[in-house]
Amino acid sequence: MIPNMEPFTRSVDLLSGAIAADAVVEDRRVADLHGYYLDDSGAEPDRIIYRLYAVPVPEANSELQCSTTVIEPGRIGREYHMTKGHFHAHRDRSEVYLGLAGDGLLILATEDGRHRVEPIRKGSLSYVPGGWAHRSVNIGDEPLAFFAVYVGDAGHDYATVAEHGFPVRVIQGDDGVPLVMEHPGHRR
Ligand code: M6P
Ligand code: ZN
Repeated sequence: MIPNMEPFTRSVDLLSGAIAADAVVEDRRVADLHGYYLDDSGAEPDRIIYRLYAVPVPEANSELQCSTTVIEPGRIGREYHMTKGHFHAHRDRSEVYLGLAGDGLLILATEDGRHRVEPIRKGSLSYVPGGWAHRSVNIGDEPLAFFAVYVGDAGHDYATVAEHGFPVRVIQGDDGVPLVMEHPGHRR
């Protein structure tokens, strides 16, 4: 084949997760996540929950999307800061996470009601097979940063998660320790 893209190199700050130069930066704030948390009524709508840095790559199944996510420490009510979470619009597309900094959990769920909880920390490599929705949660006191690479045309299906939720939520227990609890509102 004759390639139609040029090779390139970008710099990832391994401590902060920031990607330099032309990365597309997007902030997700409390207001953007309304409905994802049990109760966000006490949280300032402008507070940044997480920041995404995405290297612009065509959305084709021959390409690989590369991004970092940095989740600030904190809670909304008793729930730890977390991403929206999504299935891939093309369900069979997979993804890999490499933990860079902080202390987190990766929550995975299938449409038939199974779930898994995996750690995210410096050096953790998590494989997200097709068909598993994924959400990351910062359970530490420092920013949680991880690198993700996924099939170029995977796409994000947020609607299924927004409608059904994840089977578990991560909250701070009475002793201050993170607790993974069944989510009563979750429907199959
Ligand atoms: C990772 C990848 C991205 C995703 C981001 C935030 O970097 O999975 O595709 O956008 O996490 O997660 P979400 O889009 O669910 O808020
Ligand atoms: Zn994904």
